[in-house]
This record gives sequence, structure tokens and C-alpha cells, in this order.
Amino acid sequence: MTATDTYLLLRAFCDELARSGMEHACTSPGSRCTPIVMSLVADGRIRCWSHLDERCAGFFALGAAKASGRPVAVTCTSGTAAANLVPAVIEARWAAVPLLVLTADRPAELREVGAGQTIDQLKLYGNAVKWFFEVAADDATPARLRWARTLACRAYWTALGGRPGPVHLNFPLREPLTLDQPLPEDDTARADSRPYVIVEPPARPNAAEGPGPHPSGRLLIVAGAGTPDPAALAEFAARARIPLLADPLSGARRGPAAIAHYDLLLRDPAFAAGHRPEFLFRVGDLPTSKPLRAWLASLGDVPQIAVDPDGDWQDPDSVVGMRIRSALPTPEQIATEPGWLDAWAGADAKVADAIDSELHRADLSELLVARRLLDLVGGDAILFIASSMPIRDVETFLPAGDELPLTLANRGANGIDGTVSSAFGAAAATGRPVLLLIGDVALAHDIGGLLAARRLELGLTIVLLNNNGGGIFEFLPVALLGDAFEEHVATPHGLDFAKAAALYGCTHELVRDLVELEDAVRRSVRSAGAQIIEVRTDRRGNEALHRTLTEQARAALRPGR
Ligand SMILES: Cc1ncc(C[n+]2csc(CCOP(=O)(O)OP(=O)(O)O)c2C)c(N)n1
Ligand SMILES: [Mg+2]
Repeated sequence: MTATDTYLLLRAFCDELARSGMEHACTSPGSRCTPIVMSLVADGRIRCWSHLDERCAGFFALGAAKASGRPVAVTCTSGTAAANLVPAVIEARWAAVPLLVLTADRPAELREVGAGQTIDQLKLYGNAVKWFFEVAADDATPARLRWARTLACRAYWTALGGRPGPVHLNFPLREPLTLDQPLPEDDTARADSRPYVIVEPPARPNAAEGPGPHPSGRLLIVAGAGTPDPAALAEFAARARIPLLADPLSGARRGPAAIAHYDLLLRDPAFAAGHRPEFLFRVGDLPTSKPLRAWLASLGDVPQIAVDPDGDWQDPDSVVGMRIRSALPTPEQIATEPGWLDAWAGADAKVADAIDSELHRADLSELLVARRLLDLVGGDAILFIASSMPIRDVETFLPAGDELPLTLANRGANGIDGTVSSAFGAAAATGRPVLLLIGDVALAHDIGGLLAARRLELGLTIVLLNNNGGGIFEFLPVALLGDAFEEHVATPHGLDFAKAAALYGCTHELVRDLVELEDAVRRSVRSAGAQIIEVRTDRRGNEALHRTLTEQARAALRPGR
């Protein structure tokens, strides 16, 4: 086989990815991957985003696929380069994101014989991928070209179909790795722009409105990330008068049935005991909230039905008694107890008032930022929320809204890694303004992701909550362990992020109050490039403020208030 064979097969492969619907790919440098990179770049329909760090490339592709809902390819050279994609592949597995990993490898004769930069890449990502396939290095006969086309369609739709997830194709590539003559025509493609294999798109069932169990009484819905058609679910809940406990990642925290402060409500034992449902629907992933999870686990015989079209089996406490593929009943088919939604909504409003009056008094805090996020950006923006306290605070304090921004997070495996890159990927794939809310450790972890601002000319508004370490650990018993806790768990770093911003060509601004924050975010969302807007906070003060607010919320729920 010659370079012409290699490039003909890869051109057919990329042609089919584009015909199937792929719009974005991430490349990373190397020699062995040259044919894959050049073939992707040569295809004008696929926008190629160049990265020099494969870990960033993987997470960028993940963010792009997550925001667009379409497969995004990421390619890299052989050796540890491929291993650097592991975290993104794992996140894609657990968050059900269609990622197409195209690793370059040496051919069989150069494996396990001391050839450089050669590791065992077969099934490198183990069970994390939906499909692994070792692609042959072959002559570009018409039969092989048709096969390459089929392979691309199959990889694309395997990543996207059913429960989406990552697919890994390993490409053994023989030298020469660059072309020395123009590529001949290939007439194996289908007419027009049709893909070689048309695959029926997976039917995404609507969670609301259809046949299903017909319960009555005190009904409740819990909605998490991956909720299909969240607007329809919110409307259904409002019409059927069912309290809707909606994680912001569900997209359903909207409308009159949305109960935004369930985390605080359920921290109150009296409220939790007095508001047990008789029947509960769970849609999408389980929210992060610990009190909610504990409460769901404690509901005993209350029937819990999971709307679970992808067979996800999210049920850490083994309490779900029925799984349905789609469709809650219609509002006409059920009878919710009169006053039940009002009881939840009334309590929710009381807690909201308590939070707002307390936060109003306090200085700019991590909680206040989470509370006011919807005021900072418009409905066309995307919120990307980092793991650790940002995601928890947004779940606890973000009010319900009408014009909800798409809210994304890497919550498949809850890592703090790759967050900056994923947020840039979301911006790249959608062209929409993205606000990333992130802690200092997570930002330091993916500081290299900032390179996308200048190299890829992408915009991003980064609201950095800098409490000099992992503030989340202040809430855990480990915080009592003194110096060892500080050094090894909280990990304060003393980084000056203004210098990081300068290094990576971003702007940096320290804001001290809400007015400055709102002003900085408004300017940032309108401008090009990436801005780091830093809010300095204190880990212990943050923990104390959480306690105060929990107490205030509980006080607001006392009878007679
Ligand atoms: C890759 C990875 N390593 C370690 C962890 C454990 N971890 C969870 S939260 C956290 C600290 C994050 O700190 P920061 O981003 O500053 O957020 P804060 O806790 O201050 O809100 C760590 C290390 C993780 N989730 N992912
Ligand atoms: Mg921190």
C-alpha cells in the first residue's frame, strides 16, 4: 500500500463523517497521525480545531459534542498521546456524549519490537467505549473504499444511536505518511450528498404526554441532566399541578411548577417528612443534591418510576420499581391532590425570600454569584458549570427562570479536569456566548485550556471563584485534620491568575461587588477573546454562609412564618 491508498481511504472515511452530519473535529500534532489530520483538514465541511495538548483536545471535543448533540471527532498520534484522551473518553461514557476517537498507531510489524512511541492501543479505553475497532492498513480498492465509507457511517451512528457515547477507531498507518502526488477521483460515494449508509436517527421520546401509569394523589417529578424535551416537561407539570424538582442541568427549572430550592427545603427534616409524595417520576440523571438523594432513598414503598429511554439504570439506592422508555401520562389522565403543588410552591417562595434577604446583606459571595447567574447572561448564552461547589451552588441557589440558558457540566464522572477546554468546545460548536463558572483548583487543573482563546480565537467569559483551594472540602469531616488537610486536601496554591491570563492572552479583572461583576460579565459577553473575571472568596467564610442560609431557610419554613 502507498500513501495514496492511505489518503484515499481516509478521504472516503472523512467524506462520510461529514455526510452523516459531523461538523467539528479536534486535531493534535504528531507524525503518525498526519494522514488522519490532513484528511480531516482537507474536508471543507469539517471545522478542525487544533490543540497541542491531547487532554485539552479530548475535553474540547467533549464540550463541542455535548453542546451540539452531534458526534465530534478527536484525533491524536500514537503512544501516550492516546492515553491523554482517557479522562475525556470516560466522561463521554458516563455523560452519554457522542465522541469519535481516531487514534493513529504503528502497523503490526512495528508493534512490540522496540519501535519508538508505540504502546498497546488496542482497547486502550476498555469498557468506556461503545465500540472499539482496529482499522486495517489496506489498499484502496473500490471494495475497501466502500468499506471505509460504511465504517465511518457505522462509527458516527454507533456514537450517536441508542445511549450516546464514545467510539474508538485505531488506525495503523504505514510510512510514507505524506502524499507525494494528487489524489485520484473516487467514484464510490453515493449520489448528491447522501451518506453511504443512511441510518434512521434514534427516536428521542418525549418525557411528557403519552401512555404510562395513571397515578393520582401526591405526585412529584424529579428531573436531572438528560431530560428529553424539558420545556414540555415543565408545561406538563404546570398543567397537571405536579411539583417539579428540576436540577438546572435538566433544563426544566422553569414555569409555575418548578421547585428551585428543593435542596434547602429537604434539608429541613420537618418539611421532608411532611411532604412525602405518594408517587414519584424520575426523569434523566439523578441531581447532585445530597438531601434530595437521601430523601429519595428514604421514601420506602412510595412507587418511583424512572423515565429511562436509554436503559441508564440510575438508582444508587435500589428504590426504582418501574422503568418506562418514554412518556408520562397526560394531565387529563391523572388527578393530583388539590393544594399539593401550592404547598411546595409556597415553601419554595418562603425559602427564596429568606435567601434573598440574607444574601442582600452579605458581601459578594460564591452563593450570590450562583443566585444571580440568570441576571448576568441572556437566554441565548450557555452556562458551563464546573464540578465541586459551583455545580452544587447553582443547583441549590439558581432560581427558576423563563428564558433559561442551556446549562452544561461535566457530571458524568464529576471530574474537575478539562473544564476550561469543554467550555471552549461548547463555544466553538455553537457560536453562542458561554459563561464558565469555575473554582480556582479546576481552573489551575486545565490552565492549558486557556490556549484556545488565542490560538483558536474563541471567546469565553470565565467567572472564577477563587477561594485558594478546594472549598468543598471545608464541608467534610476531613477539614478538622489541620495542617495535613490544608496541604494535601484543600491544596491552596496562591496562584496569581492575572499572570496566567497574561500568558494565555486573556484579560483579567478582579471584581469586588455585584455591580462590578455584572458590569464585567456584560462587557465580556459582548467582546471577543476570553476574560477571567475573578471573585475572591474565603473557604471558611463560604462554609459558614452556607450554614447561615440553611438555618435561615429552615426558620422561614417554621409554622406561622
Ligand atoms: C480530576 C479530579 N481530581 C480530583 C477531584 C476531587 N475534587 C473534587 S472537588 C475538588 C476541589 C476543587 O476545587 P475548586 O475548583 O477550587 O472548587 P471549590 O471546591 O473551591 O468550589 C477536587 C480536587 C475531582 N473531582 N476530579
Ligand atoms: Mg476553590
